[in-house]
Amino acid sequence: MADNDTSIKPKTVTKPKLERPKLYKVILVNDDYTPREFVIMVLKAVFHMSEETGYRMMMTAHKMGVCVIVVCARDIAESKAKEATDLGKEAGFPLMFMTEPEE
Ligand code: TYC
Repeated sequence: MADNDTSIKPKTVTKPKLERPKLYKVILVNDDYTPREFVIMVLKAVFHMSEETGYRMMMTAHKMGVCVIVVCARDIAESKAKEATDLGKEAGFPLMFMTEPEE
């Protein structure tokens, strides 16, 4: 082998593709039957909100139809939405929390 018989190998750097997991919104949906105080109680209990924040978010849903409560990982969003919706169901109210992927 000659001295200058060097093999030139391109050094390829493969970047590991780390996909960022999609985030999900928990959305409070307005209805005509659930009492305002009950909605605030659920927001405080499930989402650890203050009375003031709970009131503000309840009123946003009341006036606008919906209100984004939190954005988080899918499994947390789904279990929180179910827990909060179930509290309404157990009390006989049609209170609804949905989840939706963030764009
Ligand atoms: N609209 C309800 C009422 O007037 C209160 C309410 C607010 C219910 C927000 C649901 O997501 C909701 N009693």
